[in-house]
Amino acid sequence: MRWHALEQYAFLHFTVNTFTDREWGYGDEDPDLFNPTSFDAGAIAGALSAGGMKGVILTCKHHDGFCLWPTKTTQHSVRSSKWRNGKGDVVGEISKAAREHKLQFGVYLSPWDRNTPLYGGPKYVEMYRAQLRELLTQYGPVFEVWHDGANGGDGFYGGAREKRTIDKRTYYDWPGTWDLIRKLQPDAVIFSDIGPDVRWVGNEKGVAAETCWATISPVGADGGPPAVGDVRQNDNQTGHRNGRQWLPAECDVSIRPGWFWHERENGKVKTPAQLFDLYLKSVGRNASFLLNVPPDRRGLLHDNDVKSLAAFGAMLRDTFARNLANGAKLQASSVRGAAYRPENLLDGIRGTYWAPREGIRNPEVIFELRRPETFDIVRVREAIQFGHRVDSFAVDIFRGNAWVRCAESTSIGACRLILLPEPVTAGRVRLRITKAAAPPALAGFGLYRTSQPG
Ligand code: FUL
Repeated sequence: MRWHALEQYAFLHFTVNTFTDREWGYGDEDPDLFNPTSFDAGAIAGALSAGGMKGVILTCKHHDGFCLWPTKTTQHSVRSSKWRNGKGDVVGEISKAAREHKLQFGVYLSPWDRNTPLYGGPKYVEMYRAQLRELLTQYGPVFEVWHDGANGGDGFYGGAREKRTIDKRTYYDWPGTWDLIRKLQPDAVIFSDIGPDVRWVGNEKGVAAETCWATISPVGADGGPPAVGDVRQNDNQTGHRNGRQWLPAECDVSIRPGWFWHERENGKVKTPAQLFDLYLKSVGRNASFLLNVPPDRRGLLHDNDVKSLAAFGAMLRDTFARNLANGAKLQASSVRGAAYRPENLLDGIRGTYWAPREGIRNPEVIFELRRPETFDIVRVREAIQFGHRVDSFAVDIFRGNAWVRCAESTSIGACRLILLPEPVTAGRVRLRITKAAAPPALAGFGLYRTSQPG
């Protein structure tokens, strides 16, 4: 429930690749390459926070194997780098700055390691767990642990320079690793293609499917059993109505074409309006928005990224600052009892909700606004402690002498945002549940007007 309330957080892709201009390092990079000239974790965290981010996940180790913290498990880390005479610790500084800026801290530890000679054998799995143990015990609370699905292939592997393939289903013994995470950070959610808590949305574009269920029974690409690195991507985009597991989707995307910083992409930073559109298509479709903003060779976010983030953050704050339905007089077709009044829809609290009497699956509620308001975004939230109850719903406005439908949609979950084709003005608005698996429990309803980027 706490993770669902975060809605959006940032990704930081930063390592030797930042200095070699690559997306995937081979694993033979000299640690001295990692030498940011003016790394400033506070400035990075400040810029992310201005963008409305609630947390930050750092690539503590990417596929090249270079560790951004002084690990005891390998020499291939900041300890062997000229940077700060081998005394630097990027993980330490980012986690501290995150807390100072009220951002939750998360870790990405690539399972694939192209540097170590141990990769492919059982000793590497021990090393991976030892690295996790360091990250999960030395840097305070962690909200999310991120395991990507890129697994095995050619690499340096301590000088062997060969191709190593692993069996995705058995090699890592993921259940054993997840147990360790549960023990060390019981409040962290674990992300991968198949969870066990949060699932990859099946693309790297930052968008969930129009209908996106938090429930899913994951399947492998060929229809067989799924694994980290082997899922049917289309299914991950939509989830499955009545799926076995509650595995809400997370939409990862970069603010630039690549995950790492490249000079040539300084002019290709997504605009505030593009980021807002991604927010609507991720958070607004019951998923979370994981936005990557890669530090440059100085160890700072590039000015173009900082500006775009700040304007996006302002757009979000201005748009959702005031719920135009607040203060409305409410009239529900059915109310379960005093604790379940429709006023709960407007109290801004996710835990309280409006529910109709037992057996009623198609209730509606009318909002008599204090004055006619102009809006172009509708927000609906379910009380997800009860799962997905609603299959579809519609929103109408009263115009002339009749109700006119202005929006309709399917899955709701933690958050559904609908952007209307154009702003509408109305004094009376109606929310209608058109199909539900049980009496709906709705936690929130809001009307907003998109603020234009300044
Ligand atoms: C993928 C990686 O291969 C990319 O480099 C990036 O880290 C992305 C977020 O995950 O699996």
